[in-house]
Amino acid sequence: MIQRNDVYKYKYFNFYYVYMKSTAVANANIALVKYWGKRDKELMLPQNSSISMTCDGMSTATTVEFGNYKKDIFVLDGREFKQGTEYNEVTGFLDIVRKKAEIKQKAKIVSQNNMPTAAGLASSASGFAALALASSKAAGLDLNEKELSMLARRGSGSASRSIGEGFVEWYRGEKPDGLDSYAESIAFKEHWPEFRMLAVVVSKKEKKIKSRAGMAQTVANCSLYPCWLNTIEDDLKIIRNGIKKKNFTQVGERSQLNCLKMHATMMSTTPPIIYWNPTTIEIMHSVIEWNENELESYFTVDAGPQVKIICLKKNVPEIEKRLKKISNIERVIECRPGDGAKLIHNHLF
Ligand code: 2P0
Repeated sequence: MIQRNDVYKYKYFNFYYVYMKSTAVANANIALVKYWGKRDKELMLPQNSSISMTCDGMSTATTVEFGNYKKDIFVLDGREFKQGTEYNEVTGFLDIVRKKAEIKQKAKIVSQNNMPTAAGLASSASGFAALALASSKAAGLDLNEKELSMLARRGSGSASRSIGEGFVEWYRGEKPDGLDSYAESIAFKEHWPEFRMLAVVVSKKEKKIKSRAGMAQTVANCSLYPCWLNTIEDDLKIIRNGIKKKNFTQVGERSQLNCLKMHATMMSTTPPIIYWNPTTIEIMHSVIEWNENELESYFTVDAGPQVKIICLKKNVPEIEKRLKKISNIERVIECRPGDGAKLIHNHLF
């Protein structure tokens, strides 16, 4: 990769061809206090703060090269997107980066996920976090973690949290310009290395209703939504303190409750949004039963059918053994608290 100073030199002399390439990898994150609803759709400002764990083992790697391209080229998992929502979201995001860096070059973007895309395993979070880091570096910007988080947020709200390591809080902020709505690590991964999320994949199908549409519909017409917002501060306090004290029961119980409250709001919109399938519900019942019988575990479910089981390392073998008895489980991905977004040297093209 050329150095920041070289980018400035090229821009100064107005060269037609500039070679600016960078690769980043970012992990997905799973929220313990969920983000559900926006107060500003353009700036991606949330209605409520949220807390997540950055998950090692579920990541996106992205290479961005600004150069002599006629238009942006976007390849995800080997498939080139030439138009449509995904293409527009990525090029719209790059326009923000180009404006910040004062460059005009189009880019080639190649991304590789190691999880099912758009099935509720937060690939947009790792995707836009990796894109934010790779594209800003390739464009010659040198953003700090807070600035990167705010940039990633413009691609996808939850991506702001994937910039940070371990346990991360994304602040709602109050300002209309969003300059106080960013995420930061509240505990590094070494703080609680025994903490685990088992992502149980029960379907690889793309979900019918994307989170963005689902949360907009909920804010617009769910009568329970004010109740969700009224109880968020308490959930944040309990989970933030639980993480700090490493009180697993406190974090697990309240995360499960927060997940159910979020789903209650979406189920009670018109038309209703139900992301669960029969296997999702079977696993939820099983986790409740295991918990009653001294195998401490909790569930959380996002905008899709996959279940994430919150547990401690010592209980992973027994939980995995019990999951084998449940039909229609495609795979189980064990995640521990992971790294924030990082630059790497191995470009994807
Ligand atoms: C979360 N989700 O906190 C919640 C829980 C889904 C359910 O953040 O519109 O893909 O791009 O900001 O970030 C998914 O929402 O939505 C999400 P946009 P995003 O993890």
